[in-house]
Amino acid sequence: MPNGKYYEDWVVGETYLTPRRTITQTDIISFAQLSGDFNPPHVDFEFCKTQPYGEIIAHDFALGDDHTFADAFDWDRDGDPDYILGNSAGDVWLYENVGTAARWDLAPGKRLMLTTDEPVHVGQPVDTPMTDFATHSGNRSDPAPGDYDGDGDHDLVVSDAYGTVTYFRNDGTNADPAFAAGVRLLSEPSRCVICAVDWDGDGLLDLLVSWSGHGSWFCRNVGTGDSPAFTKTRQFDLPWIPYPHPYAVDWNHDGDVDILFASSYSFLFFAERSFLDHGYAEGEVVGMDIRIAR
Ligand SMILES: [Ca+2]
Ligand SMILES: [Ca+2]
Ligand SMILES: [Ca+2]
Ligand SMILES: [Ca+2]
Repeated sequence: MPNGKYYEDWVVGETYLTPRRTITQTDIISFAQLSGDFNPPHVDFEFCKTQPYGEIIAHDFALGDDHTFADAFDWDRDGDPDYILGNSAGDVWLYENVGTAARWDLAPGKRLMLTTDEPVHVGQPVDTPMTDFATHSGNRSDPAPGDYDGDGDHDLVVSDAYGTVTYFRNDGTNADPAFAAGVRLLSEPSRCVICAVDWDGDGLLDLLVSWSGHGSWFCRNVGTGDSPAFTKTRQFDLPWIPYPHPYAVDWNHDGDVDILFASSYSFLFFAERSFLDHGYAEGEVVGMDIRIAR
């Protein structure tokens, strides 16, 4: 152990500063082998000579672990789902599907950017020191794309691990998106994840939001068509689900939108719409049959 101490010498809460150490190309290659991320900027020296940075660069997880949230969304409206990804750093990446719906082939990802040429980003700044569990876990952006202002291009709502839901209006196009600065929509003091759907069928995209420890909510879009605004409208009365992530889908094909909840420990939960709207029916004893064992 550092500082000449043995394991049993340490007390809970004690801290120490480790010696500084230079991250070398060996570390980058080692991380590629550990993570399986062998993209050329991290491992291909010849490719990197043709790039502005000239040498291999570290993987893009400077903040947090490798937690990601992904959605299939037809961004370019060509009939196949593309892949949109939020990562622990708090950024949002788009991967165009250049294959088909049945056989995906993803083009290299591009980080979605603001009109100011800064990345779309939620949570803490990227250079935030990892001082506690929350900062170590990262920002965990969860993007919910959709046309929230009804002008025909895809905007973004993005949640983060600090409980905030942020709106980014697309001031570019779908082919060349560029987003306005983020506007805070909703906030609770625990990590959250989101899904976009017109839950009440009024033509405006609503949000389903799960806050850890604060339940899963229908957050209705109470704004106008070109200026979305959301309010926590109703909490779903659900059995306990560990860290649920809502996905809106008509899972049982009966014409109304249900929710699939992905959750920790690899569990997947199905919540049917009539149950979500009406909950459990009140129980009533309708009869009793007494039998005596002989
Ligand atoms: Ca597509
Ligand atoms: Ca739009
Ligand atoms: Ca709606
Ligand atoms: Ca249904």
